[in-house]
Amino acid sequence: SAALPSTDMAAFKELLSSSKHIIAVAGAGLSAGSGISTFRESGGMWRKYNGISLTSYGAFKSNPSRIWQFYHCRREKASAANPNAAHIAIAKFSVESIRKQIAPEATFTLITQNVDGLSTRALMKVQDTLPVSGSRPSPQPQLLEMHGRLFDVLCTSETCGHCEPVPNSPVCAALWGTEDLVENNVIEPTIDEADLPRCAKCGALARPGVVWFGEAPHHLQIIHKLVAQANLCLVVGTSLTTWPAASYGRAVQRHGGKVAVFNLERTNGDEGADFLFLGPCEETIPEALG
Ligand code: BJW
Ligand code: ZN
Repeated sequence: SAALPSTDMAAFKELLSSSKHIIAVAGAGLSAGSGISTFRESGGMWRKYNGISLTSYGAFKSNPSRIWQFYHCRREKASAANPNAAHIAIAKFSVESIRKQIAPEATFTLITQNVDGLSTRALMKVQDTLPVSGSRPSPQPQLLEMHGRLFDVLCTSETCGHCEPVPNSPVCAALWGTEDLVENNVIEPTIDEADLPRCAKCGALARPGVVWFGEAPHHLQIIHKLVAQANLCLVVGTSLTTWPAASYGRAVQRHGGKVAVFNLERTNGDEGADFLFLGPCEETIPEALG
């Protein structure tokens, strides 16, 4: 249809309260309000080396020292950050959609491309503060981190493949203090492979437990099921340049569901959305879900 997306918040809220199966697909813009820089408009190492050149296994193989410094810097930033109002509003909505029992089978799942862990922390915060009485067990996951986790460390040996959370920083002694070099675009030191993080099980070189270009995102099977049944898809703070996440809104529309985009600015394909709310999502999302 040629109709432009609606900006009618009241109409959106009405749709939200009558939708049985809701998903939200989030990107880096969800964490921007927490001071975490996005991918395609940020400084630091991303500006210096640019996008894909830091997030592929090929890049890691040819310079594991550089890639570990990039991720060490990101880990430092994420640890120091806090969930913002958008993370909290989504977490509240997700917990309340289980508790309110408006429709017995109503579901809500956040599918995030972010690896910073802020949505998990928001959920834990909200679950701590909301009363538990009257709750029923979640019929499905509330949160899927499809591009992995910044604080997971993954073995590069195919025969091992061990993956475990290593939240302490720095993840290995040699990375200590390198985050400032990365931030200030100073040429980074070259760390010997032997001094980079190693697998706790087999001793092989370890890598960040995130999903790089060319690798399979996590939870694809359940995500496809959720996309296929969703009546409403919220698209929050993503440039929609990375697949497969970029395709989910369209897939929901193809079977008659609606799409609402929340972004600072116009993005790829948002003219096809049913709703478009421009502005910082840490302001628009609490209003939309509140
Ligand atoms: C705000 C805001 C505020 C700012 N409020 N908004 C050719 C055509 C089509 C596809 C392909 C192709 N060639 C290759 C592919 C596939 C490929 C791909 O998409 N390539 C593109 C370059 C085209 N995809 C893959 O390889 C994926 N895997 C895959 O497809 O596997 C298939 C498979 C299946 C089964 C078995 C085997 C294989 C994997 C993609 C992995 C992406 N990895 C990264 C790094 C993750 C780890 C890390 O974080 O370091 O994921 S790259 C990066 O992009 C990261 C992000 O999660 C992802 C998405 O970026 P995002 O979140 O949208 O960020 P930005 O910066 O782009 O946008 C921010 C937005 O926020 C902007 O719009 C701002 O306006 C907005 N904003 N402040 C609201 N306050
Ligand atoms: Zn191993």
